[in-house]
Amino acid sequence: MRLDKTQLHDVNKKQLDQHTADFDFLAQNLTKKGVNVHQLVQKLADFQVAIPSWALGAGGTRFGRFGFQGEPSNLEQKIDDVGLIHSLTQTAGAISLHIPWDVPSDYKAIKEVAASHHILFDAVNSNTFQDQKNAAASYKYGSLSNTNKASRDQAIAHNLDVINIGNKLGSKSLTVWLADGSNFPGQSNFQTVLNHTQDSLKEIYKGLPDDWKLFIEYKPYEPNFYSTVIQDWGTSFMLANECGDKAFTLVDLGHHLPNTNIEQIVSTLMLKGKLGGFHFNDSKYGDDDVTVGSIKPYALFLIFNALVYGMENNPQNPYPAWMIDASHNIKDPLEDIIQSLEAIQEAYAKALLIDQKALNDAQNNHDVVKCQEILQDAYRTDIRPLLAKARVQNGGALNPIEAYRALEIRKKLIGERGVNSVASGL
Ligand SMILES: [Mn+2]
Repeated sequence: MRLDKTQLHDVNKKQLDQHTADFDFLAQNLTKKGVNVHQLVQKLADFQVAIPSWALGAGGTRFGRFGFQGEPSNLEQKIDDVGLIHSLTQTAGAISLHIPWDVPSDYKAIKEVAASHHILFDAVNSNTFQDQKNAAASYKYGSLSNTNKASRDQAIAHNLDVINIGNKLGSKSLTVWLADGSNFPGQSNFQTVLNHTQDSLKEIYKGLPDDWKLFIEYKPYEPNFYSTVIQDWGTSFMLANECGDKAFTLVDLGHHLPNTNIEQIVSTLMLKGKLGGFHFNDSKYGDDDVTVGSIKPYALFLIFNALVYGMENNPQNPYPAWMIDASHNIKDPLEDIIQSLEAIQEAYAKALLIDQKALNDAQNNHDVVKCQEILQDAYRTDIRPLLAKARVQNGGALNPIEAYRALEIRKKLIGERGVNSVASGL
């Protein structure tokens, strides 16, 4: 389904007076502080985050899965859902596909659907964490790191296939996340599996088109619980350097042990020009994949401070590929993504408010109190009218969640797809 622009306009109209009052008040205050409000709103309007195809249906846990009615059951419907989110938020201008779950049967048709929603194809993701039907070799004991050459070769060939599929759609990057690791001490030789991983990644890298990037994701544990082959940013950074200039580290917020200083990791990678991709989610304990900003919004703000600094001061680092990497057990997946997008934009806007010159002066004067005041002054500013302004400017909703509900989008999706429609690949 597609959003009725007239209906959206009617929903917005009811909130417009209040929004205008809120925006004018905030804009006046920020202008007094020397902020260029117009430029700030434009930066927010330009900021786009890719939605992964697997986040559009209800996810599950290892205990089970509770489906959500009206889920997209094919690739076209998944793109339609991203289109709906994009219409409301004007922030979700790309989709990230997962292969083999999302192999298009008709490339031309799929590209047309995406273009009609103004959706681009972002990084493509390979899958070597589960065995596919009739696969010749198994990934039970690893894929790119497996001591069995047949498994490694199959995993390399799969990644090359994924590049080929992405290339036909206009993607420009491949994300590799490995579930490889060991569950018990002594199960594998750390040096052997790392060497295999490095050699396999180099083979994949050879098949990368010139204008593509390879993103290497890391994760400290799960699904293996004793060790993972690419356990941390340092390992990913090392592998990326071994591969070459087109290989980068990908930071996923949930892929860290509790209390890791992620903003420092971001700063180091951007200084070295190696932060390629970024996955948003939030967590309390591990890789919980819950709604962005729902648990640690201040940590997200500090991370965005490092990202904004890097984007403004590190021309050696490419513009990062942003993606939401979350899963929804009980919320409407589309509402959850809308909430995540809002949280991302909020953290970004607040980070943009930080007076970098004043912060730099305070740092050089060792005025620790002032440093904290500057950060928290930005964080405590209610910038939501700026987000609303950026959305409406691009034709979106003043309040996307309210509009989603007022327009009864889920009800309409259930009407079109049925109550038992299940997202493919989950
Ligand atoms: Mn991820």
